[in-house]
Amino acid sequence: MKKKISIIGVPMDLGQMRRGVDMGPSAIRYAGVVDRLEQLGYEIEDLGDIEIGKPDRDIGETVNLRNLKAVVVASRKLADQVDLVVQKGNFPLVLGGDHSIAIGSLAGISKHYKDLGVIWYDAHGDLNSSETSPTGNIHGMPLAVSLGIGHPHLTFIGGYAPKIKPENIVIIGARSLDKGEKELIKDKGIKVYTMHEIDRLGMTKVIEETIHYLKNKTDGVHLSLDLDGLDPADAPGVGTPVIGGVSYRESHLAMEMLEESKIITSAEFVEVNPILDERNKTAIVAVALMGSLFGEKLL
Ligand code: HAR
Ligand code: MN
Ligand code: MN
Ligand code: MN
Repeated sequence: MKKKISIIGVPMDLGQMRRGVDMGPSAIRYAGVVDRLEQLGYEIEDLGDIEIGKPDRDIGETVNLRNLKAVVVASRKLADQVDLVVQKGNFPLVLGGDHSIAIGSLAGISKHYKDLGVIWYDAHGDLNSSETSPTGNIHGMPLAVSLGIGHPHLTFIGGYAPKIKPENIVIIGARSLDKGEKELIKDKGIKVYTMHEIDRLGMTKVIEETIHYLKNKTDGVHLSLDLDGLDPADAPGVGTPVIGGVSYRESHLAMEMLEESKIITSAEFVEVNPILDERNKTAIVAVALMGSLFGEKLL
């Protein structure tokens, strides 16, 4: 029997400065995610959207952590929802919203696993803290937060830290890393396939190695897919596009190989911004990738 999928929308735009990414979950639903997955034989439960508060008015102690309070409140709600989904044995599929939502996703998921693996498919490392961030945008911080690095209001969401171990992470698609992020990657020995390795090895090898790297040491793997990991030609509707990214075809192949490996136990698709998009293309790409991740075949 196929697993039930629970969809949670997170219309979060407080982790960065461009409006519109709060409409990501609507755009992805409009692109047909529920029908697409139902056609693959899954039972889909759409839990609707998490409620997101207002931007923080008082920055005070939260310098270089824009909207810290509102992000913390939303992350707690998301963590609770995701926790319930995993408890009842369903597959959590989280739709963003900016990437700060991964803080809540991982807080809800990781307490069910002793060694949760994470595949971070992204142009960015999202490994900043308030000390290293050039922007103060929390969407540039969720992977660091999940490692227990950052403001305790973020790292202790769910009541414990860290959520994941550095050796259980694989970053794929990186091409825009800040100085502090590069230092952290070296310091913690985090596995990263930058665009350089993807060019040299090809996506097939990158995903084969990723599966091999994670398979025996993890008891579940969360896929956190930032649409800006893809090239802006294929996914233009994102707030922080970086040229020279992974193609749609390579990404589709990656999803198919992950599906065949059966290692993925939860997923999120983030940073879809329909205001910056071309006729909902990025949401359509996101849904096509979800199709591949859940076993769609051409024949
Ligand atoms: N590294 C930069 C920062 O911290 C840019 C982060 C851009 N973020 C995302 N997440 N879209 O991947 O602000
Ligand atoms: Mn990201
Ligand atoms: Mn990114
Ligand atoms: Mn294919």
